[in-house]
Parts: sequence; C-alpha cells; structure tokens
Amino acid sequence: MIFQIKMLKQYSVKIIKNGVKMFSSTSILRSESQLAWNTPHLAVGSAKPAIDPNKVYLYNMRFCPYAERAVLSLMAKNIQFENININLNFRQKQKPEWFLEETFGQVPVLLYKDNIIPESLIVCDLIDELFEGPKLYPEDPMEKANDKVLLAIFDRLRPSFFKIVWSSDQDAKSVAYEDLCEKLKPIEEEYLKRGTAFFGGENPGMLDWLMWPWFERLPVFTHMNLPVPHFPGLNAYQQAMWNTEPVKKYGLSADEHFQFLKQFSDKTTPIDYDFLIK
Ligand SMILES: N[C@@H](CCC(=O)N[C@@H](CS)C(=O)NCC(=O)O)C(=O)O
Repeated sequence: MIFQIKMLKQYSVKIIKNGVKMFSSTSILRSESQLAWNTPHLAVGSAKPAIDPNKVYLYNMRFCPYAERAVLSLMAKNIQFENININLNFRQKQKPEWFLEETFGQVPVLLYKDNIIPESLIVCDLIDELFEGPKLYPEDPMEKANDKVLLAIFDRLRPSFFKIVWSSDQDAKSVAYEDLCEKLKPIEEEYLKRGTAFFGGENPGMLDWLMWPWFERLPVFTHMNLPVPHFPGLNAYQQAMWNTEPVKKYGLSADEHFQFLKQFSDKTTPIDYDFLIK
C-alpha cells in the first residue's frame, strides 16, 4: 500500500470551540491508505471473495463502530489484512448469502486459518493474543480486568448516544445528551487520574481502541444543535487520538458520520453504504 498523500477535495482542519479537532464538511486531506478502506460494500448476489486461509480477512462495514475496533487493533499491531466491506441493509435484504451462511449476520468478523470469529471484543482479544506486535491489553491481569471494568462503564453511554442520534424529539435528545454527559464523568475522572496521554499510557492500548469509535462520533452532535461534550481531559484525549496513525488512516469526519447516520431516519430509502466512493 502506498502511503502517499493525495489532495482529493479542498481539505482543512477546523478547531471547534472546546478544542476538539474536526474535519470540516467540504475539506479533507485523504491519503491513499485512507482511500483503500472505501471499497464497495458487497451485497446480495455478489460473488464471495476468494479466501486464502493463511491470510487475515475482516468482514467490515465502513461506518460500523464495532468493526472499527477490530480495524484499529489490527493496525496498531501492524497486521496485514484484507478488508471486505459488507452491505448490512437488512430491511431490503441486502446482506450477501455467503455472509449470512457463515456468520451471525453482523460485523466485525475475522477470518483466519479457516476460523470465522465474530463479535468485536472476541475479535480484538484474539488479535492481541494471536499476533505478534505490541501488546494492546496490559500484561498484568488485574490491570487488564480494571480496563475491562472501565470499558463496561463506558459502554453504558452507547444507548444514550443512539437516542441522541435517532430520536426525532428534541426534548428526548436533550435528556439523552445530559445522560451521556453524566456517563462521561467517570471516564474523565479516570483519564485525569491516570495522567497519561492515553488510557493505555503514553501509547494507546486496547481500551483506547475499543472506546475510540464512540469518541470519534461525538462531534456529530453539532449537526443536532448540541455541543460536543466538554471535558478538558477528554477533549485533549480526542486530539491525541486523532494524531495516532490508525485513527489518521481510518477515522471519518463528523460530517461523514452524520451523512451515514441520518439515512436511518427515513426507513423507506435503502441505505447508501458507498456514498464515500461516489
Ligand atoms: N456485539 C457486536 C455488535 C456488532 C454490530 O451491531 N454490528 C452492526 C453494524 S455497526 C451490524 O452488523 N448490524 C447488522 C445487523 O445487526 O443486522 C460486536 O460487538 O461486534
């Protein structure tokens, strides 16, 4: 893969008032490595790609936060893998037949040595244990358990996130927003307590890669007349994460996430998974 920077659109980086760096809608500096992810999402009727059991493959969907966990973990370990984007539209029954036969019908799924492994947490755990490269989880069992506890606390904000994004009622959105901010408080406290650039230390660890996809999506709130939650520690953390190679190469802007997410409010129009490559 050639890591050559290519000017595709007029791109700039905008700093919003709480200091969180976001890409503006009309502008992005895209490297070829970024573009490599934006392959068509295979749908019903498409041929199954040839699979070499000795290579690593990931069934992915470009906008899926769970699959992003697996992508970032693979990149953090420098694992070469083939990315296969899947059209997950179940309303119009778009999932490929072979995908439905092999899996639970969700992404991420890791394929390696004739094993088919679903579920982001299982996949990421396996990536860390199976492959060489920097250890992403702490080696110390108690530290690892504490990171998993923090992840469980963090995970409680996911329903509020989706309520903010999906609800058509502005009051319900505001309540969910307050709830989400409450749930970020213990995360902010823990970040400040650790006193390092990342939850994993001076380099990101597994906890960072597992939580990041939701941090990356927080700026979509600005499209809903809500501010990005303001926490001094976590705002600095978001900046630091945007500067990591995996996030630079894979992360999407708030506008791109919003463009994807807003499609779900109209239940009749098929979801366009490929708008980034049109
Ligand atoms: N618990 C799963 C959740 C994965 C998930 O919900 N993936 C979504 C895409 S973001 C999916 O595959 N949706 C298709 C469907 O549920 O039909 C994990 O952690 O991997």
